[in-house]
Amino acid sequence: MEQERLHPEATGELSNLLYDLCLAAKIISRQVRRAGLSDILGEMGTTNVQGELQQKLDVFANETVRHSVQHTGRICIMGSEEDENPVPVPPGKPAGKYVLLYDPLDGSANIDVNVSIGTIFSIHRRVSPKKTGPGTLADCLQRGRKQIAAGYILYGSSTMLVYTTGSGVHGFTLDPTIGEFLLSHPHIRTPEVGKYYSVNESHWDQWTPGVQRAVAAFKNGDGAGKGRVEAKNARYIGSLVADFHRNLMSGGVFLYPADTRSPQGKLRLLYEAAPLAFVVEQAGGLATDGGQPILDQTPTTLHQRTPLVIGSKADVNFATEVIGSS
Ligand code: AFP
Repeated sequence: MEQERLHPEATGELSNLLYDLCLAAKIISRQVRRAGLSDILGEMGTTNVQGELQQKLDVFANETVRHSVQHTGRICIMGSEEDENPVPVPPGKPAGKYVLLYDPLDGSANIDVNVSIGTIFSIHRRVSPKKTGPGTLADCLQRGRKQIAAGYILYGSSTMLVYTTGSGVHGFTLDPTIGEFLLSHPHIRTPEVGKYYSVNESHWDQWTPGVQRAVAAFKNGDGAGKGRVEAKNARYIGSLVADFHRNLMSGGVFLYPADTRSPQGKLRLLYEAAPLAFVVEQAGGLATDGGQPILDQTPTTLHQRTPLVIGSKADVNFATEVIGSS
């Protein structure tokens, strides 16, 4: 509401879309909290003891987000990690001016072992010349710099919504006793230099010499004296939202570089890297693909991958310089 008041021309539609996402987050959170109890961890298409069709949690999350937004008249098209093609609003339903891209449940390999997971979202304005009816792929393929809102929901020791609309980053914690997200972390700023480096070092042999040099410097310090890179502590969960959130709050750098097995990196540009890049820049940090800022990349496909270096500004600048010089 405070952010909306900064824009006297605002119609309230974006706030309502964020509310729609909060509703989805509460439903997903409830289900995640019951993950070990319900039979939800089963494979798709199998039947549980009650004879109900089991759904994997990531499929459940995908449908929950879709159902929370597609009939509201606020969006014209959605793109999700779980859907091969963009999903326009159903025929006959009102289409709005926003585009939603999302990863419904990132880190899903961690669900079965009770580790934090998250939902990531990115919101653009529609750009297709037709102002009514369903949106098009072109609406989804916009540069990150054009995002008007982005954020994530972390299902961790508490459930937290962290988002930006371009006026700073704000964190809300879900109070399960009243079912509301309460503003707990206004104006989040990330430290200029981080304490942690986060990378899957088992990929060392597949990295370029530049990536190896950058990671070695984060691990050991770079030996270049005062002010360059001090040795950091390692933290890697394998759940992007959780790794990102820890580094955002405590300072750190997360790397998922390109390697010989994934020459474009593993993570997806539109609904993983770009929204987190918007958040981190708004918090005073930085995100690059090891060369260019993530927010300046031009997407050509919905599920495009990108290398990612994200976190505290000084550390991302250092890694980008070292990777680029190899
Ligand atoms: P899953 O959703 O398949 O678990 O992948 C998670 C993820 O996309 C991201 O959340 C992690 O940061 C990254 O993959 C971990 O990948 P590695 O297992 O190769 O380190």
